[in-house]
Amino acid sequence: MKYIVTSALPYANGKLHVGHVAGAYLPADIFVRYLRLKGEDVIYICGTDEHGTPISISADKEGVQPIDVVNRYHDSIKAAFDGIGIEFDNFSGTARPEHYELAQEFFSDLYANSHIVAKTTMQFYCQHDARYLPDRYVEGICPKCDSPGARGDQCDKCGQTYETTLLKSPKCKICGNEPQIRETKHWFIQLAHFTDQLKAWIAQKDYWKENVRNLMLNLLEQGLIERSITRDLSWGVPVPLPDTEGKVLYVWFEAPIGYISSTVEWAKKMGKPELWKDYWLDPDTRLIHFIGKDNIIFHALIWPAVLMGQNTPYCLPHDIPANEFMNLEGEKISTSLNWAIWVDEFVQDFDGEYLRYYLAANAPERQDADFNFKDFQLKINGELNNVLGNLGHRVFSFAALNFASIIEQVSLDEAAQAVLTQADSTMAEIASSYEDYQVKRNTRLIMDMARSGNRYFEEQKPWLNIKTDREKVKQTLWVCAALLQRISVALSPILPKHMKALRQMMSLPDLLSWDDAFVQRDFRLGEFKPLLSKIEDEAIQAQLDKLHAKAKNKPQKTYEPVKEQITFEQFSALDLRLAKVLEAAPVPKTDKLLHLKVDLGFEQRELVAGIAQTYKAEELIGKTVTMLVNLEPRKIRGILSNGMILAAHDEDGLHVVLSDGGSPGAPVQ
Ligand code: B3M
Ligand code: ZN
Repeated sequence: MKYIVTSALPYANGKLHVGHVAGAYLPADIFVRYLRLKGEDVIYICGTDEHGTPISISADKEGVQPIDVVNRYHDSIKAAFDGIGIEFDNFSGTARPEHYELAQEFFSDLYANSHIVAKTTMQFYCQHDARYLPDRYVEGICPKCDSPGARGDQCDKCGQTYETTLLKSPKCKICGNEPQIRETKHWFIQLAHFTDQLKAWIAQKDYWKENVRNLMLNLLEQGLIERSITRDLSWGVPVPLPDTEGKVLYVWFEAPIGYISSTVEWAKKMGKPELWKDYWLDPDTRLIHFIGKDNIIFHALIWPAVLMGQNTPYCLPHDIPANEFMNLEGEKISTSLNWAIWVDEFVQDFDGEYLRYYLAANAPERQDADFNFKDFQLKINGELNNVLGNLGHRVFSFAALNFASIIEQVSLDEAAQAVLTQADSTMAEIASSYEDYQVKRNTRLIMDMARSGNRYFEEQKPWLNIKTDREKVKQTLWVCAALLQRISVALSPILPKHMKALRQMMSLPDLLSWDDAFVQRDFRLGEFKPLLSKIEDEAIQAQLDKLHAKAKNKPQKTYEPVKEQITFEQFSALDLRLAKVLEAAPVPKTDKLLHLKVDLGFEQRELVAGIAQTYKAEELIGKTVTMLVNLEPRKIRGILSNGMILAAHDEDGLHVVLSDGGSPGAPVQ
C-alpha cells in the first residue's frame, strides 16, 4: 500500500511560527518518519499556498507585486522547515504554471459535469478603491457569533463560513470606508449534488478523530449549500471561461489541488514524470491530510466533493487528523500583534530539535495546548537531559571505566529479562500510538522507558558489584544499553538528528527499520557527548523579555480579585464529577446557550451551558467535562438544567475545563 501524506499549504504571506509547526507540520513529519521505519512506501507533499486575499493585501500595502511577496515567504518558510528537520519529498507552490493548468482542468470538468452554476450575486464594493472586496478585503462583525474581526469568507472565532454580504458593520480593509453592495457574477459549486456520495464515504470513516467526523456529519445533517468558488481579484488562477476578465478561482477551491500539482512536480524532479500516478490514481493509496482545526470544512467536505465531481479517478482522503491550536504564554498566537515565536528566530537561539521535542511532548492533539517557556525549559532539562541524558551518561562512563567501553551480550537473569520484556511491550504501544498520531503519549512512554533504565541501574548497584561480580555488572550495563538502542529507534521520528548521534556513539549501524531496535548484539560504545545541553534560566528570561518587548500593544491582562477564603468543609459541600458529553445542540433562538446531555456513569443528565459563543455544539460531543452535580436544578429557556459544567472565562471567551482521561462519574477533588 502507498501513502501520500500532506500538510496544509502555508500561506506565503508571513513567516512560520510555532503554532503552525505544532498543528500541521511536525505531526506529519513524525508520522512519515515512523512509516518509513516500518518500511512503508510514503511521500510527504507540501508547498506554499500562494493566492488568496492575504497575499494581495500584503502586496498592496508594500506596493509590490503579489509574486514578490510569494517568493520572499516561500523561501523563508522553506528555510524555517529545514531548520527544524521537517523533510518534505516536495515543497512546491501554487503560483506555478502546472498548478494553474491542473486547477483550471478541475474547474472545467466540474463545469462540464454541471456541478458549477453561474449566478449574479451581491458583493461588497469599495467606491474609494474602485474594487470589489472579497474575503479578507473586508472585515466586520460575524453574522453567526457576533465577534468583531470577522472576515468576508470565514470567522476566525467560531470558524463558521457564511455569504460575505451577511457580515455586519463591514469595513474595507484597504481604506476603512463602509463598502457598498454591488451586483457581480460568480460561479457556485453545487455541493448538494454530492450529499449521498459524501454520506456513503464518511460512513466508512469511523476511525476519524471526533472533531473532524462530527463536523462533517453535522454539516451533512444541516444540508449542503452551494458555495462560491470564484472571486473578483487580479491575483489568482484565472477562471477558464470566456468573458471572465478579473475573475479568479477562490483560493480554497484550488489550494488543495496543490497537493496533486506538487506531486506531479515531484515526479518530474525524480525523472519519472508518470510516477505521481502510482500514488494518486491507486484506489488503495492512503491519502492523509494533516491540518489545523480551522481547515476541517475545506478538507473534509469541499475538497472530497471537488474530487468526486471531476473526471480523473484521484484517490479520496483516507484520514484528516486535524489538530487543535497552540497558544503562547496563555494567549492566542497573533501575527498582527507580533505575539508569536517565529521559527527562524527560535533556531538562532536553540537547537531546532528542542522545538521538535517540546511541540511533540505538548502536542495540541485533543485540545488546545500552550507554549510556555518555563515548561519548555522543564521538558528539555527535566526529561531529555535528566532522564535520557543521565541514562546515557552513566552507561557510557561506567563501561569506559571498567570494560574499555565494550559491553558483551550476556545471559539475563529474571530481573534483567523483566526490564526488557516491559520495554518491548512499551515499544509495541509506541508503534501503535504513532499509527494513531498520538505523539504526545509517545514522548511520555519513551521517557518512561529511560526511567526504567535509571531505576534498574540504581537497583543493581554496579558501583558495589564491580568489586565482587563483574558478570552481574556486565548484565546491568547490557540491559541499559539495550534500552538506549530501543530509544534510539522509538525517539528517532521526533529527534532524528540526536538519535542518529546516539546511535553513532553506540557504534550502531544507520537506522533503517523499526526492528533495528531489537537486534541482539555486543555494544562497542564510543565517547559520550551530552545529547542536549541544559537551558539556563537566563536564556528563558531573555526569550520572555524579547517576546514582551516585540508584542505591539498586547492587551494587559487583568485578573478578578481572589474571593473570600472558605473552609475545607465548605469546599467539600460541592460535588464535582467528570461527565462525558453525549449530545449537544444550540438552544433555539439564543446565540449563547447549548443544550447538553451528559453521562455521569450512575445516570444521564440534561443541562444548559452558556458556551455557544466559544464552542460549536459538535466540538463537545465525546469530550469529558467537569460538572457540579449537586447544584439546585433550574429552568432555563424551558429546559430543566440539572447541574453546571465548569468553564474558565477570559477575553477570548469561555474555556470548558476538559479532562484528557478519567471515567464519567469520577469525583473531582
Ligand atoms: N493556506 C492555511 C491556513 O488556512 C491554508 C491551507 C491550505 S491547504 C490546501 O492557515
Ligand atoms: Zn476601500
